[in-house]
Amino acid sequence: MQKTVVNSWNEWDPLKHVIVGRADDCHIPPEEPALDAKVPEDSDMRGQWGRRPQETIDRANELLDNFASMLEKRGVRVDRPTSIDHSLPATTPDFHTESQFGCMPPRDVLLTVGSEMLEATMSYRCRWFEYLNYRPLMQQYFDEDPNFRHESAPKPRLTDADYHPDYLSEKIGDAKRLEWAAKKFFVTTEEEPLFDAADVLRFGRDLVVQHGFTTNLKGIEWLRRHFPDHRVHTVNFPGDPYPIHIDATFTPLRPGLILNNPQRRLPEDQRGMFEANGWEIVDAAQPAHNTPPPLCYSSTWLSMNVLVLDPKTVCVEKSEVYQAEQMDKLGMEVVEVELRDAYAFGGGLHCCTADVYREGGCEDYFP
Ligand code: ABU
Repeated sequence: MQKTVVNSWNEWDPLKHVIVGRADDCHIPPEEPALDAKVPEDSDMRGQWGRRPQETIDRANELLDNFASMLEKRGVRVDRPTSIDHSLPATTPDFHTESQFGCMPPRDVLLTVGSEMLEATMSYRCRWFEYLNYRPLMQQYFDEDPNFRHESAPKPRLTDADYHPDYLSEKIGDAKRLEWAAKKFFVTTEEEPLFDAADVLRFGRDLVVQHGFTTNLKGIEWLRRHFPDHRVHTVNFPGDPYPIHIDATFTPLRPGLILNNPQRRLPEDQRGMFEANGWEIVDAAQPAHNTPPPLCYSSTWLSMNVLVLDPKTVCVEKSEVYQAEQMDKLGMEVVEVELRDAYAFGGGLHCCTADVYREGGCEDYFP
């Protein structure tokens, strides 16, 4: 009998089916405009590229496999991507880059809204073909679920016109970056719609989308037109000098409660819908680490990149003791998951997953 396989409307309803990424064949891609803008100026990754060391791939895969097994033991169906050859160049009529990225953070690529899974445009050239890692799963869901909608946003051209040259300088400095972020002057231009799926948070009828390096205003407008039954809200976080992906910045835990990165607070004039509906926005605990692990693009705020299993249960990275303590105080049962050695492959517990099925339907939390 055919059944509903794909259904997920928010970030907290009971999770029953998820994709967990793999570290297979993950590469540090060569320099390119949008990627360079995100790599911190003091990072050990500047100027180097190529396949990641095999021992780090093996270790990350061990942790991702353990995470997948733990979820399965809790009754969650887990699917994994099929890695393409990321050493191959990405070439289109408009650009060429020598290698690709990987298939560790499915959250960046796939946006699940109800019965639909939407492949994001992406904004890095090295991630243009990343959706191919997930196509076997998309085909499987299409065969299993008669209501599954497999959608793909228009592939962008990603010519130089997509990027502000001001961001291509080696040394910009955090002061200038913060000034630009406050003015909403990001590395991506408004040449064409661009978005990463990880810039979108789902609150039932409402989608909250971060305007930053990886998602531009045209991308948000595209999402608004694509989801006409949703209200799409644009947010930005001026305290972030490297603003990509909303999920280490603003983390809904359950209806009425959101963690906000204290260095990247949601501006007062964007809090109206939450305040009017009695939602609490709480500063997240400090990360347990002062620096990210080696060869990592992300900030130490992956501490708050948690995966909510249901409104009372949350997966927190094992070493993030302050975040776990805060979750406990907020009344959540904490499931510790060791993942730090996989952070370098594209993110934390939320990043390395993509929802397929959560119980529940499309609620209006902001009537
Ligand atoms: N992919 C989430 C990364 C966000 C951050 O570096 O803080």
